Amino acid sequence: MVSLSKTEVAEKIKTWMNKTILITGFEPFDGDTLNPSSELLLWLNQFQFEFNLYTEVLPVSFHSSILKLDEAMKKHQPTHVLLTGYAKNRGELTIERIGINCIDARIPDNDGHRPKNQKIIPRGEDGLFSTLPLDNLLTFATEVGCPTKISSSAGEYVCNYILYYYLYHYRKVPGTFLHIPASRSHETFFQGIKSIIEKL
Ligand code: PCA
Repeated sequence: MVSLSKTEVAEKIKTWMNKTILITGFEPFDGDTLNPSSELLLWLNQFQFEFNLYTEVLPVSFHSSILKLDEAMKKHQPTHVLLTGYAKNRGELTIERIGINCIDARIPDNDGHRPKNQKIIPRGEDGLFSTLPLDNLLTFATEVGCPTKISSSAGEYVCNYILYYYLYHYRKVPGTFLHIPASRSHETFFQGIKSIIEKL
């Protein structure tokens, strides 16, 4: 057992009391009628947590997704941020290690825009690392039976765009991106994400 000093305990209690998580999901895209990442938000909203949890659905739009994120950051003043989206071709929940300064859309976004091979922030770094302790997140999800991996590519579409934009503009608020895979039942992955937000 690790014993903590009184000051350390007081600090921890203060952190827990102030814990405010913003979790985002995306609207459906690419002809789908559902996006598991916005279903996740509905699912999470049925629970009561001992900290503040705010959920926001973002449009799958290069232009409007960041406006809605900025609005949500201002409104909720979170201490931690989890951006989530759907990745059809994956088998596990993936925790994104890095956002790259590039978009190269395979399909148009929901506004019909399809940027090709462009920088997100012209003078930004080539890549920015997620600012949450990813190994801990991996443990939190796997310990409730959720197949989880750390990934080094969030793609070149809206999810990578929002991750890079977030990491560039909100360096002081720890955050990352989680991709939810295709599955007949998403509950296992939702439980993994619930465990992450509870133990953060
Ligand atoms: N997935 C897409 C964008 C929205 C979503 O849920 C992506 O991986 O970029």
